[in-house]
Amino acid sequence: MDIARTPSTPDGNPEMADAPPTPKEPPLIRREDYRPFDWLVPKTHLDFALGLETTRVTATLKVERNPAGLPTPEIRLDGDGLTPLEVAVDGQVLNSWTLDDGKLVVPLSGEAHEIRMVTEISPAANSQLMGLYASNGMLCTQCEAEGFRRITFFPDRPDVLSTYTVRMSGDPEAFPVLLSNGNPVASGEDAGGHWAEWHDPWPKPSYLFALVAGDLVARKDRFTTITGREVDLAIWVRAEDLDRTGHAMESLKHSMKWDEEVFGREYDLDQFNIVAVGDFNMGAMENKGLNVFNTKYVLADAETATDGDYDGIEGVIAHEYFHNWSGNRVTCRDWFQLSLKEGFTVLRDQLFSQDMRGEAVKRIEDVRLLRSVQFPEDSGPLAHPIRPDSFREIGNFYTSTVYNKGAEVIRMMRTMAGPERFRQGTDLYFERHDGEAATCEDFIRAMEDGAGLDLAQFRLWYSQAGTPKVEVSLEHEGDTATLTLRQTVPPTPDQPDKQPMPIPLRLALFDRATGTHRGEELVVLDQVESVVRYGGFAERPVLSINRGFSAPVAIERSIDPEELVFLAKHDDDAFARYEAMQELIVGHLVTTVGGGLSDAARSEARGAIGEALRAVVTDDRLDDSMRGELMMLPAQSYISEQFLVADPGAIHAEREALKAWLGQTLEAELTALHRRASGQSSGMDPAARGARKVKTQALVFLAAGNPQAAATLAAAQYDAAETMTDRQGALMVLTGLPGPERTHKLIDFYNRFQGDALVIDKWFSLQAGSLHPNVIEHVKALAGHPDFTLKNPNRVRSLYMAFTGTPLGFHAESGEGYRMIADLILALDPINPSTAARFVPPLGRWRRLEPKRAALMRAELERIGAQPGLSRDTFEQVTRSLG
Ligand code: B3K
Ligand code: ZN
Repeated sequence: MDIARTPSTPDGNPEMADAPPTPKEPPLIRREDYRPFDWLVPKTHLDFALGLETTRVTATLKVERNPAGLPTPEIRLDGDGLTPLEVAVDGQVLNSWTLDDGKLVVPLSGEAHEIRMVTEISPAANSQLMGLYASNGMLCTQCEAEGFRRITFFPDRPDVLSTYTVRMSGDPEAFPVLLSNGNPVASGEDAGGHWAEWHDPWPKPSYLFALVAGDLVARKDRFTTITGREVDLAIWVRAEDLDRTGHAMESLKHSMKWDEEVFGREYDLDQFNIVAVGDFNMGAMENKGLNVFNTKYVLADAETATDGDYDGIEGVIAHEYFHNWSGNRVTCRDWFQLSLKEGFTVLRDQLFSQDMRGEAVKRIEDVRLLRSVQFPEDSGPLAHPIRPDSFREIGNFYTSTVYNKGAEVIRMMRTMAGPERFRQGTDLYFERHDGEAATCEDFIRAMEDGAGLDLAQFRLWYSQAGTPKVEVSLEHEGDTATLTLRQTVPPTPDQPDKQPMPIPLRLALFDRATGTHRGEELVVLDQVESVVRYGGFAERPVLSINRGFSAPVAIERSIDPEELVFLAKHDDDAFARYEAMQELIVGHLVTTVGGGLSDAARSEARGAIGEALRAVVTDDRLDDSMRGELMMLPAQSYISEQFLVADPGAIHAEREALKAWLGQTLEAELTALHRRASGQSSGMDPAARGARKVKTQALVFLAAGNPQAAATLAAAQYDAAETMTDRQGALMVLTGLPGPERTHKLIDFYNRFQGDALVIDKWFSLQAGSLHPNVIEHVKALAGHPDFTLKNPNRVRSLYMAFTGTPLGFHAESGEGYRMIADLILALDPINPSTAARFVPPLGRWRRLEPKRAALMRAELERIGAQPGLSRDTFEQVTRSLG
């Protein structure tokens, strides 16, 4: 069956099909159509009369003609759901304005004017969480990408930079704290209650505007910058959360210092404020001087947050802080340039975390994320270049491709230039474009001029989508080793033909006898095929390639498992060691799922994996943190990627069978490891953290091998837990197992943490993401739990995003899992479209699934697509996914 085609009418005319009416297509916006705005807005004054139900906004804009624009007789200001109560130009109330598709059109004849507009909005009714909205009795904003137009009429595009002064007034009981961007300038009392005025001296685009008003308390601290300026730091939370802000504050101070030392970037305001909000669509937002964060990326103590949560906080605090330069001081000309700030800032936060926590493990974590999220995106219907060419809703392009592949692309420049020359490139970029709205091309040029790279061909990484494949073969004859590298960049939507790209590969050839190599080298493969010869190898060497994951590509090679075992034991590049383990296991699983192994061959392959894992578990030279990485089985999604058409049930079954076999074969070693690690302290030092990691890893294998014995061990780990890492790890294993311990501990966990939203999120996601055969029933029941609500994005994600990763639930053969996610999308779309649209990509995998599941998945996409009145977000994702 050709599942790639939609049924059409006999004459192929879609008009004749008996199809539901197509929703009005939102317009396609193209990168090549960019042109500057006709007006400049040097000054913006905003006055907010705050109220949860109604907030009145008076915006006063000084505008003047943009010499780079057209001499139009009007100004067109973006608006979304707004009606002006009053419009005045140069002090005169004006009635000749019009509304055109939400935009306010005001006739303007002169060179410079002042426009004053009054609007009223209802924060309490704002369930989209874009613009000004209410969360837990406080008011806060989210404007990126196009939320500012839900507050007032404005040229809501990143290339219009303005200096903001903000005055807000409100009830001092409800809103004792009043914050905005920049520095506070004045405050006082008036008839409306109390008021505060803030001024941000740095011109910024509207997406960086922020306002917060609420009953908050702060952890305060200070930072002295490299030139001796004092900065007041504050992290604002609800009173009961104050003692969980210490780690966030430490992370902030480390980030500020690191950015001075590593990138030469100093902070530029007297204050830096962070506010934690419980209802938030993403992780955090880098508004100038007033970052707004999801509570998940602020609050932590050992009892309620895992080691992974601590790392997440450190990384996101750093990321948002680093945006102050890569994003705010130099912003984006248009949203197609999003990777200019996001890819670069992700690289900066990755390098920071490497320096804080160790390079090897952080690199492995980043690659794991890239492979499990970005690679599938790049091989599916939503594939796009890191600098997209078109969109209907920009919210759909905050993707792993723009962020994580974007970071890899800039990392490759750093690899080719070396850290010193790379720094010269970034210095030049910041110097040249400070105060500007720049493009990816500007960044590339600064790298060429500052770092001395020739990036002519490298620009293809910005314009071509798809993960390149590099076929690698190594021949040995006489004393010469011949390395052949061949690249292909797969076709992606709208890009059937691709050109070869420069792919920097760090490699080393190991001498088997000594277990060493002669030195690493960097080979840049910039043609379709390239052959390199190495002399002086009497014996066939072992090739270690793409060390440190120097290029975001898929390496394809047929390699003897015995050579992979060698690399897993001997490679001096930690990433390559991890990679050898992954390659060994993925290679085996791909063959077994394909049914291509005899019993004898299967046990031989398992034997090799068992040996390598035994070496990892027992190698005294490894620290536990690295051991934990090497012990991790490749993710189901990454294994699925290896197949053109995957059978999730079969992959899951083989992966579990291998896990069980390893759990049984290495039971003694794994039990000893668990025992040894259980003796470690519960501190935050690397040794204690490493011990916690391997403890749960050991439990995962043991649970597959001997569920009953492991349930007892997991229950004991749960009971003895002094940290959330241990407790969650044990509960995660138990939720996948049948038996009374599962129920007991789930009840205990809920009772222990009832009312703590972030921990209850874990309780939802552990059950929804579990390997339990009844996971669908569990998710249905949880959706009816009194603590579940579609209004809170964290809660929605904790239940349903976790579920989309379950082979037995989401991919149930009946199609019920797909139906549940489609039902969720339909229910959530009218409430919060940007969160709803995030659930479409898991349903977009249909072309890569076996025919039965593919048909079921596709039918669900069609059902969503047929719904009238879909949001732009969901409409675009569904249409592209059906392709
Ligand atoms: N820049 C924001 C993301 C905004 C997403 C809007 N849909 C957070 C970040 O990447 O730092
Ligand atoms: Zn960012």
